[in-house]
Amino acid sequence: EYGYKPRKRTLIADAEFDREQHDEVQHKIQQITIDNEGQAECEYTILVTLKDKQSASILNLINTFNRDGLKVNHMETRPAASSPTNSEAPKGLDVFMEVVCTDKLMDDLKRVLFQSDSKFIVKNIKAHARSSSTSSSGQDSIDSNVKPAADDIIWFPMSIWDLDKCHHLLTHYQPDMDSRHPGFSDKAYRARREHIANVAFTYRYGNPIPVVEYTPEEVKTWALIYRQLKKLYPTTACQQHVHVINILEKEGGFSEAAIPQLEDVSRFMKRRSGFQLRPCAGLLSARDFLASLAFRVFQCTQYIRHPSSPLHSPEPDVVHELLGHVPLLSDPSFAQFSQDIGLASLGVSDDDIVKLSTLYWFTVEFGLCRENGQVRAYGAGLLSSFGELQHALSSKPEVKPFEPATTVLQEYQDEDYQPIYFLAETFEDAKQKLHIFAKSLKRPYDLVYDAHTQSLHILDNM
Ligand code: HBI
Ligand code: NLE
Ligand code: FE
Repeated sequence: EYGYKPRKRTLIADAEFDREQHDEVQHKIQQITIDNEGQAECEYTILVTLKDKQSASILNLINTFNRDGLKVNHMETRPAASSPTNSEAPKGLDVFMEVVCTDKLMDDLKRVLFQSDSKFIVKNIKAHARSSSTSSSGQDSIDSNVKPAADDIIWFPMSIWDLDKCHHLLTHYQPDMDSRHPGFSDKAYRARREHIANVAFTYRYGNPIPVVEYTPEEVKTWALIYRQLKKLYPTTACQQHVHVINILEKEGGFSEAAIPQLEDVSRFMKRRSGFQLRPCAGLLSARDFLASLAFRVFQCTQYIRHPSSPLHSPEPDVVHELLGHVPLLSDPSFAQFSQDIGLASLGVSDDDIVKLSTLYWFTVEFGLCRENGQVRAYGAGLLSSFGELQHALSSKPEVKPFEPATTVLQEYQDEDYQPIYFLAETFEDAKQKLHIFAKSLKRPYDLVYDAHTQSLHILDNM
């Protein structure tokens, strides 16, 4: 483990909460919200490994970060730790940095850092609390014009348009950065992933989702999984899932023959539950991912898993999204449940984000429910994995009753089949329990979602 820890952000404690500060918070959030062209400044922590000739490449790295409007607050180096899971991992130098810049600038930087011929291995880029900057050049020092209290505000989107800023990727399971990925040594697959990732990088809210022309090999992978899963659904999937899949086959163009296009699927969902899709390039930070749900937006990957492991993928892919998530997100009751998790996540502490992610994991991803005395799957991670769907409903794993208070504390891994699942009695029951849990989370103000404008209103809860 690296000792690098980002500075922790906390919400304003209730005791310190007063009218003046509250107004300041509102003002600050409004400022960030109007500032919608990627100009809001953000603090990033970055961990990069330099592969070879250290002195040359450290200068190279510094050059890369030498940009107008970017401030390096901290930089330190140490010999790269050898990875226990990957003995071939190049030994080099780890460089840890804290920088402040706009989202736009960070997008540019990422493009350089993630180039396949780059001399750096990016291990982690994390965006932290943002500060609004009144100058569009971003040159002003944020330290000079931000009061300590404002520094503690956790940014979150106030409107569906702000989701263009909720795009912070984890490097975990990226095919070019994680040796556990089945596509790690497949150059063509990695190039394909890069191409499809660019669709997501350039996407802005309101655009139609660009079509991806899938190759015959990709369609073959889809067809293989589709055929296998279809056989299992009648006896394993919850009734809502079976119901929507049937409609998707009749009206939504779902079949073995082609991978459905996200734009078409998104339109289908909007009609049924008000949910919509937007493309994302891979695993996002939990905070960004959950925040999108608050606006009934599902961040959806568009690439397909590597053909060498069709029956289980450790990361989301288009099969997982389309066969796992889309049917349930098209169900109005489940859509509400998903949005509720999203709303509960806005502006809460990092610890509470971990709890909500865990809750999401054991419900939306891996949830089981009871149906006419039988156990069925409603979790998307099960409904898109031929292997795990059978495992989950066998006698092998442990099954516990879904109770937010205990479920949020359950540890989990995302590499392999789960050893433990949680069983909900009904969606309605789970929804109610979630509601009670969400109310127990601390935040300095209440938020109300306005479906007409797809934005939030702040309520004074003093
Ligand atoms: N990002 N694209 C994407 N898809 C996910 O399912 C996802 C994610 N980021 C985080 C995440 N899931 C988990 O932390 C959830 O438990 C929230
Ligand atoms: N394991 C799932 C699958 O193979 O489809 C994906 C899970 C994503 C969290
Ligand atoms: Fe998922």
